[in-house]
Amino acid sequence: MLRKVLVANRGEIAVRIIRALREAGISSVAVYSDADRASLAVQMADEAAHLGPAPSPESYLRIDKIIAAAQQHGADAIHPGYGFLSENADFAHACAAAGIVFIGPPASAIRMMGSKTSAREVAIAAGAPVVPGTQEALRDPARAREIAAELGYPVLLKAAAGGGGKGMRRVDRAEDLESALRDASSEALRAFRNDEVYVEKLVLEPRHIEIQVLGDQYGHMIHLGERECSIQRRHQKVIEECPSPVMLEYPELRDRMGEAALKIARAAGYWNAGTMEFLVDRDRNFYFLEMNTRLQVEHPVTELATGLDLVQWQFKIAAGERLTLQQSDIQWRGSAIECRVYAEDPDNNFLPSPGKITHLGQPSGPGIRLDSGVYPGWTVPLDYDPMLAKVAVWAPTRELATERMRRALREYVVTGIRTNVAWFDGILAHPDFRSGALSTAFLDRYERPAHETEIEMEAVAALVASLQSSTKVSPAEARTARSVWRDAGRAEMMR
Ligand code: MV4
Repeated sequence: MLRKVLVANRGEIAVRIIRALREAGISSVAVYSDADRASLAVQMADEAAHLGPAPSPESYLRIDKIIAAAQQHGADAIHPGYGFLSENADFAHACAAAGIVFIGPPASAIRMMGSKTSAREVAIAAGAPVVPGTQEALRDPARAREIAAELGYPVLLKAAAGGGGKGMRRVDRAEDLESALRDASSEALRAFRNDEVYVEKLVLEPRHIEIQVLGDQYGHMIHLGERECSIQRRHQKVIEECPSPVMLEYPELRDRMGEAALKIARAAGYWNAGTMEFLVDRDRNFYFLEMNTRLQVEHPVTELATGLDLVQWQFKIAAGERLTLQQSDIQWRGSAIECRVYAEDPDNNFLPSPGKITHLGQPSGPGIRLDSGVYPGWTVPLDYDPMLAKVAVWAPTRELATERMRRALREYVVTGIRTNVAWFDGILAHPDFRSGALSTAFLDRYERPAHETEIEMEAVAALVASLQSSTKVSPAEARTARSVWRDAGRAEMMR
């Protein structure tokens, strides 16, 4: 068993891991940057190590400093959390080389699943469904037209090195393919220094559903079912749930997607906790998209629905213990929903809103789980992702869980900074959310009519005014206008 673990992360996930360590009787070492000296994680951990200045390249991303801190404090393992170094194969390798247990998969599996194209190859080799398309970089427009015609329009051009929707182009007609290919290629080159673009059939209004897997170092692996993550804005998840409403109606889909996820994980030589992302279309066909080789932000909904503690299992598996659970032991009970609470202003284009929290009223009571990294008096730094906390609820049914979440969010009071807490209620009350009719287009539809259109109109008005008179549009305003249009265009594309 592990004796002391360094937590190479910050915020709510560092707190989550420190709590699990305390329950397991394992000592904890927090790490912190200049901005996080007074963090909740530092206060809760048994020991703490300073890493460096606030910017993450000088602190939470410094492999050398983190390994040195683990050695100085006599930690026998490192938990990377999510983000930062959690999916960095070099970090996992450096831990192993220093004789420190990396609480996660082997470096080889991180490497193999880290590239989208190689993950897709692993999935194909394992016999799991992927979106129909090619792997080869499209160089010759004539060949690209042949492939697209075979797939049938609409198709989606994707950057081979892609992420976050950059370098993606929807193409509806053969005559648009060549120019779209040029656009996607040059955007990919600018974003990733790699102009390779490939083509997939476009899945219209997909659901984004992921499968949690858990495996030990001896080849035993199970899945813990799905998380529905279709409610996203700008490729950021904001609400997740387990079970997915689609599985409530078609439970056999969980078994089939679970089996596919396990085939892929086995082919990658995977162990510890991992997640397979899938697109699910209206006819409930599912397609592997990519794998996340880490504990995910939204893991609490799986824990609430299955009654398991994923972080405790991560410790045991990393320590070389066997996963003693069988697939038939796993059951899903009731319904869990999670909302991500951000320091951002929904009334101002979701601009980050760092600063000092002057008052904090936190939800509690039946069925509430709060994973938070903040306290009253804490100053939210501007150097990192502005997620403050996750509110997760459990209830016997999805309807009751939804009402419980609305109640919990009404109890959540944060002053001093802007948050998105109140913004969730409209989503939770929306008929399409209620009926479970979700897709990745949900938020675009929900938000654009009211809010973004208004901002666009303001931007248009400002530009028109500047053309008509001597009024100058500031460079900042012009940038906002451009980015609003670009995001709107990206969102529009996927419908
Ligand atoms: C797709 C797709 C539809 N068809 N691929 C977006 C980010 C990237 N990781 C994959 N993405 C998508 N790929 C095909 N063939 C729709 C999306 C997509 C999406 C996927 C998951 C979650 C949110 C999304 C929002 C818009 C588009």
